[in-house]
Amino acid sequence: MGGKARTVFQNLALAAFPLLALNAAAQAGDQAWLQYRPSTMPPNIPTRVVRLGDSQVEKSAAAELVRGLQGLYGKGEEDAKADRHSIVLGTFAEFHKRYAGWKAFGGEPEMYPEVIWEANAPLDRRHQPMKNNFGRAEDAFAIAHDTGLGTQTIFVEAPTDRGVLYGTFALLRMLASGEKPPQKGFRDHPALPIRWVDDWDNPDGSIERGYAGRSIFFEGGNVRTDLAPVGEYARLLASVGINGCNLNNVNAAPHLLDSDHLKQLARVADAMRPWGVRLAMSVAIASPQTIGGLSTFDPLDPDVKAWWAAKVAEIYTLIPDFAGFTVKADSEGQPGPASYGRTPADAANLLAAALEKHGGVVLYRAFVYNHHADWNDPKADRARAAYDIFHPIEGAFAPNVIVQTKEGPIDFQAREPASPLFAGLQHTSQAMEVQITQEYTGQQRHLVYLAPMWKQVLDFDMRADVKPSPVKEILAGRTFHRPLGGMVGVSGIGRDSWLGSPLALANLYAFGRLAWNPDISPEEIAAGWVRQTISTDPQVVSTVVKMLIQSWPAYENYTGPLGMQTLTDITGSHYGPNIESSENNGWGQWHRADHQGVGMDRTVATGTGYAGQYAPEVAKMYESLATTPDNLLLFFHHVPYTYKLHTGKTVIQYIYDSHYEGAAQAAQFVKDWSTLKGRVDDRLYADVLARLEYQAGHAIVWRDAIVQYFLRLSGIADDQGRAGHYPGRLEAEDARLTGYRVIDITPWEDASGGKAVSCDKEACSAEWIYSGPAGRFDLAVQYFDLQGGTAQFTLKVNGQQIATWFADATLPSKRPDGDNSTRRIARGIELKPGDTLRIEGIPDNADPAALDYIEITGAARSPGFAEY
Ligand code: GCW
Repeated sequence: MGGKARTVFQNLALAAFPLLALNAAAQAGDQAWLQYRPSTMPPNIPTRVVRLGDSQVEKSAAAELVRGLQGLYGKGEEDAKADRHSIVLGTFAEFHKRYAGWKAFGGEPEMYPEVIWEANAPLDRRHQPMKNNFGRAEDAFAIAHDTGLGTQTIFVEAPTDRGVLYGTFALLRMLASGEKPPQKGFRDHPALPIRWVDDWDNPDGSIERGYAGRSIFFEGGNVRTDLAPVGEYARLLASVGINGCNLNNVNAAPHLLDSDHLKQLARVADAMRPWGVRLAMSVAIASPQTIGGLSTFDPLDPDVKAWWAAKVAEIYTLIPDFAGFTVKADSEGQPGPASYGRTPADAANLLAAALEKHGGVVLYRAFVYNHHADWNDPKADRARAAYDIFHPIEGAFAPNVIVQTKEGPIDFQAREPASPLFAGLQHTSQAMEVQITQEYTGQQRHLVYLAPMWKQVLDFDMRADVKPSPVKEILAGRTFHRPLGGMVGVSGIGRDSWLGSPLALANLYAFGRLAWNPDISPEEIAAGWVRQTISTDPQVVSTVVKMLIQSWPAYENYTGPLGMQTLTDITGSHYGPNIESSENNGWGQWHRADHQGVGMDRTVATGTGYAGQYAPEVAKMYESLATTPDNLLLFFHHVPYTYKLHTGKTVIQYIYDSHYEGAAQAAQFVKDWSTLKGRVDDRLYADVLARLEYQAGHAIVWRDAIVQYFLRLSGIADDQGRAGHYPGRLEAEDARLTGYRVIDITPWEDASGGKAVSCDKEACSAEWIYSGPAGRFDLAVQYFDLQGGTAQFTLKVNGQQIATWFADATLPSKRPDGDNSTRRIARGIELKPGDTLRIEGIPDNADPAALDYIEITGAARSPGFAEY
């Protein structure tokens, strides 16, 4: 805070950002959706809990149920002796033992056809779990109202204790959402066997692409002493059916495999085990050389094989239920089998062989590409890489290898088509990797509910073999009859209230729900999350669900519409606008905008040929301009700015319109949320409001950057007259400056007119004379909130202080640009012609109190207020 005394805001509309004092208490699942707020008890809900088994997982289930019942209804207890009027939890075997003649689900014969679940068969004919213990049957459950014991008895029954836990959470989810469990009972099983989160945590406690503080797992090179948050994290994961957690960065630190660190990792596994979450880890394929002392890491070398076999055996002595390895190799500087002319299958199978007898699996990432691609080569295309590399070796992978492919062919952009590899691996189990942490989608500072994006890919029909083959069916193993498969979510969980932003937690929740059942709609998931997390008040539910559902389209609108991808700083923060950063380098996130047109030609006929990687019907759709959906037009085609979309609108006009629309949607979120004042928890209200106000301001930064960039590049005017015209805006570089000097902003589009002012004195000021009409206005101040210092700004009208605040947000970039351009609004300020508007800036360390403009909005929208 720069050691400065804080002045109280004079204008309450300028609320402090961020308001993050919420996590003073220990980090717990209660801060997410496991809140169990007091609620009216539906009839016939027993509050006594009977646990038939003694496993850790069943104990967790019973304890959670008691906790939930107590929170919801004020009473709940475990009672081993009770039978009637209770909720009985147990595995099938335990039910058989306790109740003579017991039949699962009341003996109803019908079971899920795809689940081998012979609960009512004699014990010796019952389904044996798969060796690796990943299967849909293992995690299934049934909830039955037992009529034999009286209507008030509920059975939560499952083949395994993990199923009992999932059944318990399903019951609690209903109760906490204000729904009564159906009297006829229900049963469920996951669609996908592998439902993992990947945490990209580094041993030093930092988190790759994490936006919620430091690691809950590591600090200072070691596993943390306090693993209570890890247990709570596992509880959260289990509550939505997630069964694996890969705890470290895929850019893996090799020393985590040394004996000392493996013992430490065993503590993490211990903390998660009571919740049925199995630990996995990322490994560097070069480990036999880097830490094993071998001269090679060639996957076909016998010493290398022996090294991995011994290492894996050591892991299993410490972590008997270890889930497996995740591998990033030959990618972004990570060494890989290519160093020896070997394939990804050689590397994956090496690890798979070591893990197989212990029941472990390998998640081998298809994110393998050359990041030194030649920008001048019109045929070069990063999007092609996964398919080009993995399709030819399909069938070569061991059965316990799962190829893990990002949802789209590039890298978690605002919109991408589904990866063609999903249909390109018919003899290999596959997992789809998505990002819960919002790397390219606003880094949790922007509200972006990602379930609709994931759902769209899950539902996308790949038309493999000219048959219906939606991605979700491929992942479930149904399309190509694969035993394993699933979804992996890169989580980014940290110590700062899990994901930093309260509403961002909807994404973690939705990830688990979709991995369990990809058929649930994003709306339904959102509604369930809101009911459990915020309120069951219908107005709150409908308002927040509406905001969540509109948030991805809004973000896409003001960042990168038409399949241009997120037009952000590709080589740096991946946050604010920086359009040319994607071009002219080897990273391959190109959109090839020039004076005439924009877009990557990925057709077979004239482009990179990427479209041809899809099955014929899909390839045909993307090959043709006429059938490519507008929202992916520029991903597949390079077109002139005047090209007409299916709606008849030109591409350039769509770029302008969508950015204005997106910024307006972001502004609407503030209004929507404001209607909930008094209906939601006050602290939550203030926290979310401050975040949404920030987002609305940053959406304007995005809008203006992209609009003015394409206006200059294309030379085509906005037919609505908005682009390049900012009535009510008073540029800092046009003000009467004292101390401030005019600077160029890089990239130029990140500041209004490409310029701003920066202070290298003790204090500086910028002054304008207001020349618009008299009235009441909102006054927006656009400034740059830099890291490494806490500058202070004061807004005065006629010498009278209106507001003063500190630029103390934590935003990327150390120089003034679109990453840290921030807006503050003072509302309802009286102005009359001739008034002096003044901003005073006091720099602090590396923060030069840089200022872009002020903007007067409200009644006055006519240009020409300013005289300086
Ligand atoms: O999107 C990129 C990220 C990297 C990440 C990489 C990957 C772990 O910017 O931070 O590295 O993807 O997925 O391997």
